Amino acid sequence: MSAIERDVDAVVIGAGFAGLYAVYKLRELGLDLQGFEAADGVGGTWRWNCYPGCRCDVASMEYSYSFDKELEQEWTWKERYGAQEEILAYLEHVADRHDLRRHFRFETRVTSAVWDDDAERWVVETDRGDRVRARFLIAASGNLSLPNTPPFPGIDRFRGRVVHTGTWPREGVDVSGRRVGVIGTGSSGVQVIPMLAQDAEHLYVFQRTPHFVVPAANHPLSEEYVRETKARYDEFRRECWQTPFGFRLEVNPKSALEVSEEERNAEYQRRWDLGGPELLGAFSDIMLDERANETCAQWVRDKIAEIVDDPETARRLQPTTYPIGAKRLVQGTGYYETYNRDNVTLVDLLEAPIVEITERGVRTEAAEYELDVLVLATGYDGVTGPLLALNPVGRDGLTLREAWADGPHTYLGLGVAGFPNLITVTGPGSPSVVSNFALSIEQHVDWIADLLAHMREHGIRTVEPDPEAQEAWTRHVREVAEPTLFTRANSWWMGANIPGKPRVFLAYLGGVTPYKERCDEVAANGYEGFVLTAAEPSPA
Ligand code: N01
Repeated sequence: MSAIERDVDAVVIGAGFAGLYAVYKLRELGLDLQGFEAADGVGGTWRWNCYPGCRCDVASMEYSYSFDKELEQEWTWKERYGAQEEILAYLEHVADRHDLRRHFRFETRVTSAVWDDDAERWVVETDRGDRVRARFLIAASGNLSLPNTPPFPGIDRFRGRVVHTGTWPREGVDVSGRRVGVIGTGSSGVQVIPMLAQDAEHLYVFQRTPHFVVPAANHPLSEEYVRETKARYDEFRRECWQTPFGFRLEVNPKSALEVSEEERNAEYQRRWDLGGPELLGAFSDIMLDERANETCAQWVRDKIAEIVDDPETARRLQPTTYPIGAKRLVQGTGYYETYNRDNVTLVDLLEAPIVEITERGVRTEAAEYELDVLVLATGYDGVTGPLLALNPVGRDGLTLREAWADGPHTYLGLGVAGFPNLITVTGPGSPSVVSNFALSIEQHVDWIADLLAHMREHGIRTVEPDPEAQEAWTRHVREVAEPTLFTRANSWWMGANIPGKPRVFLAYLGGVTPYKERCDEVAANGYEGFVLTAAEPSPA
């Protein structure tokens, strides 16, 4: 296909949950659109992450679009938590149903975006030689779409195969009878490890910081549950909005410190059995009070010791250096039980760090582990990574990397001062990665569509945050996070997984409903805090 040279109203980057809905909504406004997507099809993270065991940790009937009421009724989720294949099939269905693919150019990565101040257009270029001029640049490029591959010395000379969970080969990786190593024990590692252990001759898990893992307790959804939920889907969605993070979680109003040990432990056990995120809702102060948090953390450590046969392995799996919940609570299926298998070895990198990757495998300070396949479950340069990789150039040559040298500065996670008409869907400083993405994406895209309609109606050419409003919001995001325990771990939420990345909490913790109310209030007050440039009055 020859390179595209076009003038459009908006370029949309990404064909995942956000990009698909953005194209749907903006097309409704009659805008001329050009989408770009690096993958060979729609689905975003749910296309790339096709590693065995990949599954969402937000319940499927909540982690889905609400904008299409017929789709809500027609689509039937099979399990409590959607498997990667099922979520991808859903997004492909949405793309077909609404004829969204035709707006995208696939296998095409946006390589540069430069604001032309005279023409008031973004000039967008791709790795296929496309050059598109657009009034608006809608970054729906995802929060977990730039894999983090740590620069392990010697990785290029390894004679076996190296795969990252975030770019897993579609045809799969045959590990049967092979020696496999996995580096990383976050959400991706915890899901892939039990699956690989079933087939590998031997599995070595290279763990740096242990994560707290709770049972996902995934199960097929009963016909009755699906029927009842569909019958009251609007109310069900409202219940999601009434929670802090946009997924249904019953938060016990009691403090963990006000109840007896017996009551506390019974509550933890009940929530452990329910599975999913429930444990963190056991008491109201788990993420606010260190002592309350410690009761929960210790309860889980005891659970690990109960499940894992070898006491040394259990000890190594017990997190002790940060509060439970300060790194994303990981949901697993048979995770701790996997360490009771004869063909699984836990390698503690805190005791003996990785020195290098050799031709044969991984060498730590203590030993060399010979491998045929090395799996990197080492996560992502989250939230800001994809935007900074593109590094748009705004007004007066200002680059995003310059503007965000000490961490992201945004207004509501939707816009950045100095970057007119750049709109970020679930950008830093919005609930994004601590919320139910499906819900937050719809809220953002609906708001963006209203903004663009307002601009058209009032002849407004450009929109960008007022620097003062942006700083006040950025301060507010940090002030809300600071007193909580969310900031007390070296997590990717804090940018701590990427060397040199500024250490700030990247998402807004104030709750999805207060956040939405703020966005709606800003709109109702004529987009207060944004600078809107109206068309020049025509000469008298
Ligand atoms: O990535 P992570 P992830 N040497 O950053 C280790 C979502 N998600 O892909 O903790 C050795 O959490 C690192 O160790 P440490 C979800 O939001 C959701 O697992 O930094 N080890 C850690 O163990 C999730 O939070 C789902 O010490 C190194 C691991 O790699 C987010 O994506 C499924 C290392 C990375 O863990 C990211 O999860 C999957 C090094 N140099 C993902 N560098 C579900 O919905 C990193 N590590 C269930």
